[in-house]
Amino acid sequence: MKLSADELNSLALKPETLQIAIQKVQMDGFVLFEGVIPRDQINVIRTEFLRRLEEYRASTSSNRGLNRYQMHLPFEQPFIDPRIIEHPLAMPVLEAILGSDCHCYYFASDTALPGSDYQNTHSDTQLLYPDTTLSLPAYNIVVNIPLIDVELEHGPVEVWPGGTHLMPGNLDLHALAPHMHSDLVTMPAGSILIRDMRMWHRGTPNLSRQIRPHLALIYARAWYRCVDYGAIRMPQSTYAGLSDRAKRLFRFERIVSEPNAT
Ligand SMILES: O=C(O)CCC(=O)C(=O)O
Repeated sequence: MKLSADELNSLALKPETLQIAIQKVQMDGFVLFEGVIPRDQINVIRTEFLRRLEEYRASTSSNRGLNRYQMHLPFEQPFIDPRIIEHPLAMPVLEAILGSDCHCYYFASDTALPGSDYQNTHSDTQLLYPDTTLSLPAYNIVVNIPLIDVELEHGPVEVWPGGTHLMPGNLDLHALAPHMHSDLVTMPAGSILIRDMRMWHRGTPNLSRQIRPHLALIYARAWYRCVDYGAIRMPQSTYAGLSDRAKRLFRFERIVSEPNAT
């Protein structure tokens, strides 16, 4: 969705835009707000991100398929700016879907390097009741923020809208996906992609010479706990400096005396 100049300047969605955004996540499995985070802010984040990624790549091999990296982010600036962790245009959508007591438990990134390949089509989460044909409301939402302009050659994420987030667990995703409609999500740097974590998707080949990073945050209903990743760790002083809403969002994470303390 392209937001109006008014909405971008005031950082507030019109009530009718909010309703459409909520319903797009509920019906399509995702909504995209194009280019809402200022470029100068994204440039600062990208520079620091690429420095961290280089260190990370020196210590580990591709962990999400060929030339593709998942990397957790340190809970520090420039990554923890309010316009990343609690963006005023994204929060009303997240809160309407997940509840105002939702929380954030995942603070990371997905990067397609030049030469990355197709991933298998997948959903990022287990269904709560895979043995039934129940379609439940969303309980996990991923927010992706691209740090470059993502065009077709940069390996955009491919998504299967139109209800794959509501499908029961007894379907053969790999057999079905090639016969279903999918979209390649091209988007300007600083866009916000809000997607139901169950929606089918995959990474596609990055044919360019540019590294394509997406920040990836996951927000969940208050009762949901994920055991797959450790808690996000943050020093007491960092936590103390967060807004009241950010404190609430990260309330289940881990406060440590020093970033590297156990
Ligand atoms: O970054 C992408 O394009 C998709 C990554 C992804 O879906 C994954 O690694 O699970």
